[in-house]
Amino acid sequence: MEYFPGIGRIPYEGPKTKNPLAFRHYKADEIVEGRTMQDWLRFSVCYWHTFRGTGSDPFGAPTLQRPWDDGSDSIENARKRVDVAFEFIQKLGAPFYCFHDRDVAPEGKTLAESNRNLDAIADALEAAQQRTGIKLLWGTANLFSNPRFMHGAATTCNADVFAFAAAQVKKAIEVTHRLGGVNYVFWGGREGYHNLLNTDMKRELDHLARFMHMAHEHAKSIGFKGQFLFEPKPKEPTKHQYDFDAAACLNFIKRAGLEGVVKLNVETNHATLAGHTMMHELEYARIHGALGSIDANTGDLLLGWDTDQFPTDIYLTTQCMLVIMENGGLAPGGVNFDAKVRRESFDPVDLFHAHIGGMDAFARGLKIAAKLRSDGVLKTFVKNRYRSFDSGIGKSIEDGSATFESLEKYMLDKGEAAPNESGRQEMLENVINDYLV
Ligand code: XUL
Ligand code: CO
Repeated sequence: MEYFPGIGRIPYEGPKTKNPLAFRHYKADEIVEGRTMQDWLRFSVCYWHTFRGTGSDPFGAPTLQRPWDDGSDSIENARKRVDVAFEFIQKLGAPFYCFHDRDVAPEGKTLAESNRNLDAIADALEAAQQRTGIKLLWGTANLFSNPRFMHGAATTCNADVFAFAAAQVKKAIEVTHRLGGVNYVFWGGREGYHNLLNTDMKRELDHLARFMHMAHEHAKSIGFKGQFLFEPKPKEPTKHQYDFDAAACLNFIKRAGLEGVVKLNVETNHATLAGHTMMHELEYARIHGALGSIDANTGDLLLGWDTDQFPTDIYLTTQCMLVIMENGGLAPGGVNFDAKVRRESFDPVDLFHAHIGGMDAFARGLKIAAKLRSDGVLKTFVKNRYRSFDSGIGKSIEDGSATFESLEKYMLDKGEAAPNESGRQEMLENVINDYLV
């Protein structure tokens, strides 16, 4: 059975093509800075938006036409979705996918039934992976949709709910391991609070730390070698999420003694909700050795929520790729499209247009970033800007030999600081524009 009839494998046709179902820039085997595009970008399709999205919003019913889906929670329907997903991902030519446990298999009436459902669908996923060569970038557990998680999962006030969440994550890690997943993601869907008047913040944070340690212990015990990733998001669904931004996550990881165990999965729309740019969040993670993977999407700066749109802005993807290349790539992480088509884009073919656009935007970002790097444009400028720290008094500050006394003596002798130089922001912005076109 073919679910996307009339659409074949998406070809690379170059920038001049008029074919909307072709890549203009993403050519999987093209070498950029010594590595194929496929290896730099490691694209992943997400199961939840792409194969479970309905187009419903708080004001309206589902709009997306998915002729293969009977809308039921049956195992049969779930199995059919696996075939749909792998046909789509294969035609698109993305090497990876990722999922939440409850995206792929229906939740049962008991935990045991949910686990059985998940095992049944894992059989189908495993067979589809073998058939197509598509791999699992990461698995995760949905600890936010079911009403039992209303107060949170690892940060709930209800110990039974904590236990349920632990059992669910145990199973999700096992299934991720079975399917050869190379990462496991923790996004704290309701790990936060709406009001401090009813919240014991210290206890909640301590419980979250215990939870992650137990997950790590379990992963070790079953031989799961995938990278653990924490995904920052400041708000939504709770008013304040504990995994607010990269800095808050890294502080949590440090306080919990999980350094080296957990890296970050950085998402654009979450960065902007936190009042940061994506580049800021990526760079903050990178300099701490914690840039693990990204959820590639974009928000709408006129809206204050997580719109999860496909990334098409080349300025954005260039900034992302500058940091990712400086990081030496993302592997074992990748570029996962945590993005959804608008509810007005209801045809199945819109899923192709959306992903092709995102992949091309990142391929362009990659090529532009590579050129900026090989020409040394920003690096040379930035290095020169800090040159006063390369020798003399600056060097003594950086190597730890300076003291307040030595700096006071230096400045008393000198009388006034050396004059400042221009930051040349506008010139650099112009230079970037030269590379974009
Ligand atoms: C929610 C979000 C999640 C995580 C995985 O905003 O980004 O889909 O990526 O749980
Ligand atoms: Co995400």
